[in-house]
Amino acid sequence: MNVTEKILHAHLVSGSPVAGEEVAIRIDQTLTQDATGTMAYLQFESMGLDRAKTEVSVSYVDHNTVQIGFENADDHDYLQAVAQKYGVIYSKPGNGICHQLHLERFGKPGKTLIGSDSHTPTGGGIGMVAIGAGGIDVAVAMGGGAYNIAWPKVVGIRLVGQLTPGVSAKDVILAVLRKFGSKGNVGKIFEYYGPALAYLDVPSRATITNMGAELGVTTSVFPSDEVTKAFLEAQGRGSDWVELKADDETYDDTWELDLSTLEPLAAAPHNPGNIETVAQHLGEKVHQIMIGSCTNSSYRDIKTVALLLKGKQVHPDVEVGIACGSKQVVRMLADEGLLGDLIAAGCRILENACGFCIGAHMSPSTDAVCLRTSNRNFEGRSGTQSAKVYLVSPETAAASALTGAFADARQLQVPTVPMPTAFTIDDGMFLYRETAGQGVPETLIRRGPNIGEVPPGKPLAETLHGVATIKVGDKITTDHIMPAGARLKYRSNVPEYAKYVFEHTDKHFYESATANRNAGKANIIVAGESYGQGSSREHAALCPMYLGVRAVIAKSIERIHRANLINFGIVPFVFVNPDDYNRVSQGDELVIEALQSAIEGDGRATVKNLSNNNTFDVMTELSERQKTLLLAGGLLAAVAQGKV
Ligand code: MIC
Ligand code: SF4
Repeated sequence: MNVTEKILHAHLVSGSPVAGEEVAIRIDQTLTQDATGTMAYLQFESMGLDRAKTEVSVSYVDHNTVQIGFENADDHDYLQAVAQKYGVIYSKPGNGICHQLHLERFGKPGKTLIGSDSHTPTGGGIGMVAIGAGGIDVAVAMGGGAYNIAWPKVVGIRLVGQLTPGVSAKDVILAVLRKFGSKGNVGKIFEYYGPALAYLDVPSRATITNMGAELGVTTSVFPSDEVTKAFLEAQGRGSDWVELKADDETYDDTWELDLSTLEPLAAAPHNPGNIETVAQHLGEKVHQIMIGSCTNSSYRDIKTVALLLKGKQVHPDVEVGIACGSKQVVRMLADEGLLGDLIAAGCRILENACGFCIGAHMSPSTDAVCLRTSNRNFEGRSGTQSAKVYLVSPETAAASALTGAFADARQLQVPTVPMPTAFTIDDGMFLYRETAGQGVPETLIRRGPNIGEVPPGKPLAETLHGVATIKVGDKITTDHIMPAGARLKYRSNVPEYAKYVFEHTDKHFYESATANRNAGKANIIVAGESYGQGSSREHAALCPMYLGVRAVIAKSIERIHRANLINFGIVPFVFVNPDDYNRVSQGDELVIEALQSAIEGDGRATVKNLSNNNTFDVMTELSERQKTLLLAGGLLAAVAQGKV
């Protein structure tokens, strides 16, 4: 077996290991972050369970740390209390970004992890099967329930050769994205192997698995070898290491990448799959450079930047922000005097949190060209609709900071940062680490006015009378559906957050959807390819459900978002004939007859377009479990009705 098969077989609860078939797997660890976590714990509470039953569950606070107004702070209070009550480890705001912290302190080779964040696959860098999921799926896993995935096709990515100085792991994943694109990889797991692995340390591997999320794959996995062992030993966790390698490197498909041929790359606006070379842009002026995020904020990455900027000044016309991934990274850089070097060079030092990556602060100016080391450059995600964000490596970012323009780091003396033999270990901002899982202290859970209820779903009607409330094109991301940034603080308040659904795509969506709902009509979303790309935020399903959306009809729908739609009782249809997309216009009256029967049966239904007298066919492939959820009106409704 390969590494992926070994881990999945060891965790298989039910289903047959046939590519595409739904299987249930046992989950050893879970993580949540605050922006999706409040809903996950509200859902966990509503399931009536007394404690988390996993080996390790951690609640991180890293997204909403700006605290303008009481909302974020209320969320933190709630998350802390609920963690203590249910035996979950709580990571205080300021401790760092969930994926970086989880890799440093909790991830274990051979284990399964699901997290309510799409970049949970970062854990694949130390040989885990780590998958991004909706908050409600994480709540179920915390309760000891299995997680359902389609048994994957495993694609082997063979890495050979060695990277040249100035080219790094970010360029590797950008090259993988150039080859495979950001759509069409649903249902696959990418497994890395080959002689080059000996030269890729764990933080570099984690950069690759982290941004593997942008391929749309289920996850990405590295073996657990001597490199993994050295990392865990340096984290004081040598006993967590187990060796995990493929018995036989047999994959459903393979691709070989020679790292010695790579040059600095960039994902151009507005999609991580839009790969160009830095050389194509050399000398073009840049206004803002942001270094950090869960992709590139490790000790290795930020130290490399500090060494490149040491004793120099960033260009006067460029703004440079640095956000380290964790308290460990900041402390080590501070102790080595490197933080001082960054400050002296003119960088703005930001909190170790998601911050700029999700547009929570440091939005660039109008039309600005930005270089960012993060993983997503969707339109408007930075908080500025007109900004042009390019995703690059820390080396490219640092070299460009010096010139104020796109620059090739290979022109500089790029230092090699060896992995330390001992990281500074300071778990002071993890609460309940010792007591988690050992007991359930009785605490009063604090719920401020920002913490709302999870609205219940309604069973599916036999006939759906609806309206194509919105028609969108290809690659509509969850950032389009449910904007974050300035609106992020409403994550725990569904009625308020729902006002911003499709805010930048169609500013009348909320009004039209509410009017349709009040008139007893269902809202239907019509979309092109790859609908729901990007994040795991279940609010992109939950808030539309609240507004009365009952179906999406798209050319294709991305994995996590599709699962979220089903969890909230929204039918994820695809066009049988994609050309029928052209036969629906926004505002058309649509009727789906015998919908309930279609869901119970083979998932095929006919849509009558009353506005132009056309009919067209749609379909959805569902497992028995998914049928039950949709018929009941979503997972919580199915639990309430005793159906699951
Ligand atoms: C993201 O990078 O888009 C986020 C913000 O981390 C999301 C989670 C969220 O929307 O809260 C993700 O990746 O799942
Ligand atoms: Fe946070 Fe950005 Fe990573 Fe999402 S991608 S977890 S917002 S740092």
